[in-house]
This record gives sequence, C-alpha cells and structure tokens, in this order.
Amino acid sequence: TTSANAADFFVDRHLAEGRADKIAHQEARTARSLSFAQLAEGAGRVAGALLRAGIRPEERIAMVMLDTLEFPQLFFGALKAGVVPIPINTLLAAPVYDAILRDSRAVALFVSAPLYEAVKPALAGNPYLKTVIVVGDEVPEAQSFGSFVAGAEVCETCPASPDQVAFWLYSSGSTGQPKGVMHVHSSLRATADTYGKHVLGLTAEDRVLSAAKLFFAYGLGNAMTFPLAAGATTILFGGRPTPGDMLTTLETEQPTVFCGVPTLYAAMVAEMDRSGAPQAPLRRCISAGEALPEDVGRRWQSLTGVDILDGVGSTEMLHIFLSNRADDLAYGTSGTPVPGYEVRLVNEAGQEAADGEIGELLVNGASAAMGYWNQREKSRQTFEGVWTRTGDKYERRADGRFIYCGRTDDMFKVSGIWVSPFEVEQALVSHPVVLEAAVVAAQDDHGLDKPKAFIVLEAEAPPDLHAQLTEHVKSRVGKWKYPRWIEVVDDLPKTATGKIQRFRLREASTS
Ligand code: 3SK
Repeated sequence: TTSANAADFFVDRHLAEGRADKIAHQEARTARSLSFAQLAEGAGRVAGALLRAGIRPEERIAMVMLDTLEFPQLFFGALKAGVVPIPINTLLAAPVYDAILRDSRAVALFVSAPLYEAVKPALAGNPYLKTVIVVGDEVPEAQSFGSFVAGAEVCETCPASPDQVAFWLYSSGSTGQPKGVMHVHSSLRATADTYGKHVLGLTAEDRVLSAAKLFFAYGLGNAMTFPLAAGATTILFGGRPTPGDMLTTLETEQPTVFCGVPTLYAAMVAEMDRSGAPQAPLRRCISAGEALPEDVGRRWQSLTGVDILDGVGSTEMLHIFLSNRADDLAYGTSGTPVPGYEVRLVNEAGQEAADGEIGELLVNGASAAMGYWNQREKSRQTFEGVWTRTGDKYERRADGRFIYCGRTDDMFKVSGIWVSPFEVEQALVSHPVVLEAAVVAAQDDHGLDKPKAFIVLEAEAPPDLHAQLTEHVKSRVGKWKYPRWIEVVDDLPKTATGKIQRFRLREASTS
C-alpha cells in the first residue's frame, strides 16, 4: 500500500535522495543544527516515545514551543505515529491556553521551558492531559523532553491517507473563542507545490529565515515545510524577532530568503535608515499577515535591492493563495491568485462582484482545512463546498490585481496575528476602574493597525491607568493585543438594541 503520510515526503524522502548529511534546520545564535538524517531519526524516535507513552493515533498533543530544533522533530514525530500535533501561539495568556487545551482534549503538552510559567495556571484543573513535557531547561514538576525520548525505539512512519487529519492550528474567532482548524496530510504538500514552488521558487541551495514563528500557519510553511520540500536549509530564530536582531541575523546567518510581516518590515526599514542595510545574499523577501504599506515595500527595496512580495493567506487555507510575484509586482496590492488557487468576490447581494466593486473574497484550493473541530455551524458558514470564505473584503482592479478593503466583521490583525475587539473589550471591563470599553483598529505612523480603546470609567482613574490596563490585557488575552492608545469618554455610541457601533468610533479616530 502507498502512504500519503506527509512525513514520507517532507522528511524520509531526503535519505533516499542523498541529502542525509545536509543541514535541514539550524538555530541562529546557538551551535545546534539538525541534518536531514538526524531529523528523520529524531522524528522516528519521537514517534516511538509517543507510542511508548500510550498516546494513540488520532489523539492530540499540544505544542507551546519556541522555534527550536525540537519543533520539527516533534511535529513530524507525531505525524509518523498518526498522532495529531497542535502548534499553539506562544504569546497567549493562561485563560486562552486553558480554553484551547480543554477544547482540543490534548493528552500531552510539550512546552518550551521559558513558556512554562505562562501555561502553568492552565494545567492544574485540566481533565485530559496525561503528561507535560518541558523542552529545554529542567522544570522540577515536569518530565524533560530528553527523558521522554531517551531509549525509545525509532519507529517507521505509519501509513496515512491524503484525507487523514494530520495536525490542527487554532484560529481566533470574532468573540475571542479559538477554533481548532483541522488540516489533512495532503494540505502540506499542496501549499509547497503552489506558493512554495511558484512564488518562493526554493531550491536546495536556499537558506530561509522566517521572523514569523512555526506556530503560525505562515511560519510553518516558511520555516518548515517549504524548505524541507526543496531540500533547503532553515535558520530557526527562537527569540522575539526585534528589528535589530533580525538585521544582525541577516548578516550572521546569510539567508537567501526572508519572511516577515509588515510591522517588522516597517521597523527594520526605520532601523536601516539609521544603521545601514545588512550584507546578505537575499534573493526573495515575502510578507503576509496584513496588507503591506506601499511605502514600506519601496523603502525596503531601495535599501536592500530586493522587493517584498506581499501576499494573503489564512489559517483555514494553510498558506498564501493570493500574492505578488518577483516578475509581476504591484505595491499596494495583494497581487493575483497563486497557481493552484481560484478566487471569487461576492458582493452583498450574493452575486459575483464586478471589477472595481467591493466583495467578500472566497478561495478554492487543495489546502483548505477539513473544518473546525466541534463547531458545526461555524464550519458550515466558512467552508461552502469547494469555496472557503475568508471574511476579507477585496476589490479586483481591471488588471486582475486584488486590493484589500477591510474585514466583513470587526476583526483586525496586529503584527500579522488576529485580534478580536470583543475579547480585548472583555479584558478591559474586567479591570475595576473600567465600566465599558470599545476597541477598534487605529493606524500607527506606518499606516499599520493597532488596537485603540475607548473606555467609560467606573471609578477615578489611577495616574498609571494606561500601564495598568496594558498589563491587564496582556495577562488576560495575549501579549500583542493591548491598546496602544486609550481614550476616556463619557459614553459609547450604541444601536437601539445596545450594540456598540464600532464603525462610529473608527470614523471618529480617522477624522
Ligand atoms: O495572514 C496571512 O496572510 C497568512 C498567510 C499564510 C498563512 C496563514 C496566514 C494567516
């Protein structure tokens, strides 16, 4: 029988193709690296350790992990064993980890040591977790990754069908309730064969650096499956991608491909204006997560000599389906459909939108998710036959290029990651001095979205109100979601039925 287990193509194949000793992954700033043979063996041993620990095919394991060499070994180890890995955002707050761990019923949690304290409050009352394994420095109350895999048999890859669920990713919902997005084995190959091949055009000579982390669908393709598909080398950066560290890493690690998000590109451009551009053999730079401001793209090009190819993807479609290309680029647009994907725009009347008319973007491609875990109604609303609704509003120009026009709901992205105004508002009103709150996207100096809060006070504001609310929001819903601006108002605009009219606040913020 032939198997479509994604580990066959992304990992084991390289041994037969003569790349056993080539470096698959290396860590920036440490001396650690993993050859293709070591990745195959490490993943096989993880598979053996999972089965030895009594974790069975189709059970879920949660991964709250930094971008280190253990990530690809664990991810593919799980796939080899038929176990379903769930990479989870490392910037979340304990209540959100609690919700995800319960929703997924993960039986094991793998957590990087520096993240353990952030996840710990979610562990005590969890009825499903059988084991917690810490990667990196030892934590007394948990098992170490080293001891988890020590002495385990290196397992063969178990057969899988193309339609078998391989892994999940969590996507934030408009109420802040995360949804488990289930992806099948064949989806990984589908993104590598489309965007990976036609837009990145990776070869075995490439060295890829992604500021976007592996827990994010964008980073998972950039720093794991696309380079592995091509036999290229990935540089993993485990820390927070500050503009200074990224510029230094471009010089020290000499990548040929760099994958960023607009907020980071904007900050790196500002830094390069002060300190100059790095010497690196870059040939391709890509951006996603939110629309790239035209000016940032042009300034990056003039400083580095390389264009940024802006594109748009989604967790539901696994990677980018609309993009600019090296030989067909128009800044200020999201480009055209990636070969292998088809898109449609549907207007408010439910009809195909004409050129120049705004409509919701729907996409059809082989990497679409199987659905949301245990959320039938939301799955039915999003996955309509072969078409996946994106919730993004777009306009198609007469030249066939697409221009981003906002969301069909109130969601927005900060540094490429979703923010639900609702959940930030809930966090704000749980602070004792806040009676009511409304959150909208406002634009920073680079034209990029950041949360702005309007609050009605219940009690006198302390002098450090902004700092207190920042900390409060970060610890409740996630580190990137805090409001960058806070305006105290007497009341909030509402509909007759009491719904906050965020559009009025958006208008007030921009006028
Ligand atoms: O936000 C995006 O544009 C994106 C791109 C690739 C994969 C996943 C996402 C959400």
